[in-house]
Amino acid sequence: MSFHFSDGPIVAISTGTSEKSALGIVRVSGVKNLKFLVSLTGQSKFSEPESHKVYFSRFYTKNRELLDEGVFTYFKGPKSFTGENTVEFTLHGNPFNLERVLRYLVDEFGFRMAQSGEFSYRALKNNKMNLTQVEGLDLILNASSEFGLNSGLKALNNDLYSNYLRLRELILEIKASVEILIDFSEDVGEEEIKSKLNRDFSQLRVEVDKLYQRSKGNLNDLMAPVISLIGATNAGKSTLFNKLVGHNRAIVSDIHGTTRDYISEFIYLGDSPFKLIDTAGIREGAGEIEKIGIDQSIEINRKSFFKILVINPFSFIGSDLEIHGLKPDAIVLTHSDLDGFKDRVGAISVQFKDIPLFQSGSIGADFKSGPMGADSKSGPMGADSKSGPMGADSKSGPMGADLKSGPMGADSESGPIGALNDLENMILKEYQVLKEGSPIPFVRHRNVISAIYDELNNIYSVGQDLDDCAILSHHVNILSSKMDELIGVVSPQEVLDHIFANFCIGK
Ligand SMILES: Nc1nc2c(ncn2[C@@H]2O[C@H](COP(=O)(O)OP(=O)(O)OP(=O)(O)O)[C@@H](O)[C@H]2O)c(=O)[nH]1
Ligand SMILES: [Mg+2]
Repeated sequence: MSFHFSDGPIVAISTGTSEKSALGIVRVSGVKNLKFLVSLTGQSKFSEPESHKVYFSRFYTKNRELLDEGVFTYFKGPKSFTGENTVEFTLHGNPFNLERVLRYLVDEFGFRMAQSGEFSYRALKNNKMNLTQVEGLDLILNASSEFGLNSGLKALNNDLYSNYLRLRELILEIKASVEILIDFSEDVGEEEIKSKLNRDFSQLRVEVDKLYQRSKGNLNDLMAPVISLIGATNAGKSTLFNKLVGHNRAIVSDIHGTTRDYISEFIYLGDSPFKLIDTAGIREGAGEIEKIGIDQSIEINRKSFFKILVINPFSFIGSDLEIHGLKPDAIVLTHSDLDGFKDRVGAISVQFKDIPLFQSGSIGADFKSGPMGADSKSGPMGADSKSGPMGADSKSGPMGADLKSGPMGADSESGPIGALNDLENMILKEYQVLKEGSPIPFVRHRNVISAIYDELNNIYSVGQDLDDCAILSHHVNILSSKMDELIGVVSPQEVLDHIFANFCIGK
């Protein structure tokens, strides 16, 4: 996809179209005059509405058939998101309604349907946003983690950009000093320039080093952290999964190999969303289809941010799991409601002595007799919980605080076994560690920063030979153009295409 478009008016539904909702927004940008508004509303006064003011109106076709009623706001350019004259209609949010209005605007007034990201592209072109802000916006719109949202907001507020600008200034200073050395090397003042150059280079190195440190680390875990449940068949993974998501999402049964396709749901730990995945249980002798599920389980587990091994201590053998070399971050023991649980735990805590143990806690009388009944009242977040995965009265997220008082507290005789909310804290802490040092959230930035870092190392390895200014100048020019690329002063078309391809229609 390439954004070489004409400047004519574009239109799109700017709110989600997959669900019915009370309100939806249709946005038009790039209109030269507001005749279409007069035609739509049937009111001549709307040929010159006040900018940034909300008006209520009915909207009609040219045959005076009612299209919808709602409010509209005119944003006179350049004081608009795109920098162009823009009109935003807030209408009834049924997607069919929005589509009908959209089609009418296209058919009757010749507006072009906007492509994904085209509004933002125009904002960039009209200097309403810089490239990093556009990338921040992309992140806000698509983030599925708290880190992603916050980083997107920061980028939109120029947090990173101002950092880059300072660095660019420094590189420009260096560039100027090198030019002076080339042109006037014999002049008095050469020594001062050389020492300034050395100072600037040292500062640059410190700054680039900091950015480089922020460009490392696993971005996937930060952006879309996955918690996966893995274990033998019938270990109780799906039961635990349902408990954590707060409703009976996964099928639970005492038949081995119940879960084949993996299932995922978002849960909140504290304020952070995490994708929780329930996987097919691992066992020997599984059929062809089940084997596919098991392979997927192992792959998901391998890539997860946090890997939970679920064990039923009454039937745990361990060999199947060892074969697959699973390296869990934590173990959750199920069936703690059954007599003899404590006796079973000892061997497991010896076998996995370096891995923290937790117990899923009481699953209550209803669970003993099989699948969670729809009216189950016994789990901390049973099906009767009406308030979703984080009930209004739940203070500690989906893993309710009442789990602390499970049958085996931290002072359990068979060693320290945490309750589920301790596990929640552990996961959150690990996520916190990932966020330390303000990692840079954009792959494009990470790549350019890494190139700048390498180039600076090149300069240092050739000895920063201030006497050979021509070589130095060559390297500094490369640094400077990389810096421009980072800032987005010169953005190759492919870079732009890549960034905007991510956007949804209407943004
Ligand atoms: N008593 C008791 N039964 C449990 C507990 N957890 C799970 N069960 C039961 O154990 C059986 C298997 O539970 P599932 O949650 O379906 O197990 P799974 O690990 O998802 O199994 P697969 O999908 O086959 O891999 C069901 O009958 C559950 O009701 C528990 O903590 N206590
Ligand atoms: Mg299951």
